[in-house]
Amino acid sequence: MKISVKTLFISVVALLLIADMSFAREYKARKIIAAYTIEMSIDRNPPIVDKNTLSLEIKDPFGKHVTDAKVLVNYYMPPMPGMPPMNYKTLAKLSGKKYVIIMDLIMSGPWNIVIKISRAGKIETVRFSIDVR
Ligand SMILES: [Cu+2]
Repeated sequence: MKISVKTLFISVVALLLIADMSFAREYKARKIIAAYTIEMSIDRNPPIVDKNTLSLEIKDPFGKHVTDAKVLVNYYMPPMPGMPPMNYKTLAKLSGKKYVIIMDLIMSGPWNIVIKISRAGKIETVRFSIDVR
């Protein structure tokens, strides 16, 4: 059996692409504030103009999952000339240990995600920015 250098090269590139795709399947970001560590993931990477599922994993400073908070998600596009306001607020639903919402992102470009976590009479705010394709 004769394997040419070209065939070998193509195989290696294909394998690397497959490995890369499995890592890139979710968009992930993390924010750490005094009260919480927030891991966000979006089921599309990059996020796309369509419905995208946003999951939030919230942990307290001891690393314990927070499941007794009210989590309000505000996602919006910064106002642009000639664009109608695109600004949405949704209460996230607890699913297992994660808070989940479906974001309907209707335009490509920069979007902000502002998360308000209410718990024990206190409200903490965390922001993420995403680039929608
Ligand atoms: Cu816009």
